[in-house]
Amino acid sequence: MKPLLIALALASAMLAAPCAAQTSEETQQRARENFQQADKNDDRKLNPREFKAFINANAEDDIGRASMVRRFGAYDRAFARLDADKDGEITRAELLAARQQ
Ligand SMILES: [Ca+2]
Ligand SMILES: [Ca+2]
Repeated sequence: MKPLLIALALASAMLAAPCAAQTSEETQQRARENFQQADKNDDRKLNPREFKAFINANAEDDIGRASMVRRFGAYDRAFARLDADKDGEITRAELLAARQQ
């Protein structure tokens, strides 16, 4: 992990903070692919185990705050924050809604 990215991640402080540096088309495309790969049962939702795989894949690609979530092992906290309707699954809509906050 690059020192600059660590600094950026820490500067954004909270998981819900917007990350303006990571909104390119390419980044969104990779995040979409990571989502599909992490969604093992193809129900277009991520359960906690799938979500962890999704975060790890995003961290490898330096997408959003995934590196910070992985670094701190904050999967549960990130999941709870993103799961807006608390049904134990995260949809793409919930991910997008969180990004726009
Ligand atoms: Ca799934
Ligand atoms: Ca949900």
